Amino acid sequence: TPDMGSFHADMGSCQSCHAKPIKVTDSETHENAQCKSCHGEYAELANDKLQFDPHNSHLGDINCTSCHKGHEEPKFYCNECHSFDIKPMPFSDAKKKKSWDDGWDQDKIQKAIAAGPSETTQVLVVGAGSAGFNASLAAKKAGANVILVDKAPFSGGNSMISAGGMNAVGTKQQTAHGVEDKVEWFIEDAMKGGRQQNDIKLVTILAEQSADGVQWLESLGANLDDLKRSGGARVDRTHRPHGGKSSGPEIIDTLRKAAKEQGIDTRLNSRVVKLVVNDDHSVVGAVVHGKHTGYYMIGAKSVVLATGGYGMNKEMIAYYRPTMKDMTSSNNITATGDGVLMAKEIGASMTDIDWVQAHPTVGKDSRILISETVRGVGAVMVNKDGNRFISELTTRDKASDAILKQPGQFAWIIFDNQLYKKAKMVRGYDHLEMLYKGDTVEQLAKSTGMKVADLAKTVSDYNGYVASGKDTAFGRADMPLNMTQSPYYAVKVAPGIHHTMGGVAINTTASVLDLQSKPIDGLFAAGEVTGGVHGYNRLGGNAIADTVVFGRIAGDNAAKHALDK
Ligand code: MEZ
Repeated sequence: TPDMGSFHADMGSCQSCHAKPIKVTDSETHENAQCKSCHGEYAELANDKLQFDPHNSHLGDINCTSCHKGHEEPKFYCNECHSFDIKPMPFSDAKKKKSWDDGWDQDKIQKAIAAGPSETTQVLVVGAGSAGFNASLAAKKAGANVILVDKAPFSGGNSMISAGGMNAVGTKQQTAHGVEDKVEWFIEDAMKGGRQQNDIKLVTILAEQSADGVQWLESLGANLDDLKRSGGARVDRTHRPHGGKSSGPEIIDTLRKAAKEQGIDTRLNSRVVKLVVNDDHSVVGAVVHGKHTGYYMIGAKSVVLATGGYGMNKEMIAYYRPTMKDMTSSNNITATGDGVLMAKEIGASMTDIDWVQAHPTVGKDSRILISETVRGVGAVMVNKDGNRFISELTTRDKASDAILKQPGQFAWIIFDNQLYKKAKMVRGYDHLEMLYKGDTVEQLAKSTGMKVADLAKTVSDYNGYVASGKDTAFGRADMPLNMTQSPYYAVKVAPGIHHTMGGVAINTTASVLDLQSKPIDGLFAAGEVTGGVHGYNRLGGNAIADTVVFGRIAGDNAAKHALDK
């Protein structure tokens, strides 16, 4: 059986796909341009007869070769999280060839170091999620040249699949919605949510620079006009795209475009496998394992780690948080803790490394996050019998613990047609066939197996709390919607790994600290690879804020450090 590569070569020589002479870059830029020049842009492919459109996914405009591999079997990336039952992709029956294993070969790493840098840059940013893009753009703005690398065949990391939004205080959106908020409240909420274990200096910076972070994203073209409340926040401060779109795709699409416009050298399929240090312990670059170029060293005056957390690294979870080792994870497959491992190897200090957050509402037996937005917009959470058991807007640690104490260790998120119309993401869950439905509350109870009388009483009591503005049962502060409009819906949820709060220790300039808490010269970090910002439990909406605020700080300081050297 031919593979895609030989099929195209038979059609019109290797130059159907490759340049002459053949030189494939790790990002496969030329090859992907060739795909689009013959097959059209994703929008043109949108009328495919599949039950859904894989070319119009929330991963955005990613390389065709992410899934359609040239000389190997194709890889259907959607099914890393979903379980779409589609007809086989073209060339699925191709003979399996050895694919890029993106692994770490110590001999080759040492040879690359011995050979010395094959190229140099002022700032090398590792990881192209929100923190990495923000760091790259900030470093470029500060006058440095930048290389941004990511091991995946597409950029975006965990940020790409974030749904909820970005917390910020003192924005024009809050003013427009009449929301009174204060920097001190933001700090208090984050500290309380983090069980007072956060580094207050980092939290203060997060709060103080959050509004500027929203403005910066808007200046690059993002829409963050809607506001909602997240668990543990006393006011509405989670900024989201207008019209119910998920925040991750909006932010990552914006950052991708900005990086392209600003000429940032972004390399995909390029995994950093080792940080290189001098005798004086300063970081002088990194070894990259490229899909086509193999192992090579980039010399860099500054390196920024923006590699994300370790929520998809089963070994690390089993080691640091054994009680969660069998839990599902809402994370992107890229969240394998590379930055933590590499920083540890050169003597970086770790903060709260064993604190892992379970998000209370991951679709039961799936990897699909049922966003906190759904509860923020008004949904209610009940147990197997149809009874509420906690305020839906409590912090994630408390909500997850409470669910695990319910019979069957799961819960239902229930809502009505008003919410269905308001929160666009819910239509996505419907499309994924995750929703149970009933024309009446009684029917919903029957279709989900809840007790009819219990659910009816829950809904009637809750509607009473909405009318009086006081939840006398669980003290939920914000109840924007009652449940009165048919049809009624439910989605089954259980806790799943969502965020690793701990990571490399940083100071206020985003410099990585060594075991004596001194900055490691030339090494910076931002986002989920770091610890300290969120304490023992992160609030919804603070991860994107962290990636934007500390991504920019890391990029700016990395550039200054490089330009001063
Ligand atoms: O910040 C988050 O993790 C978040 C808001 C997630 C979500 O439930 O949408």
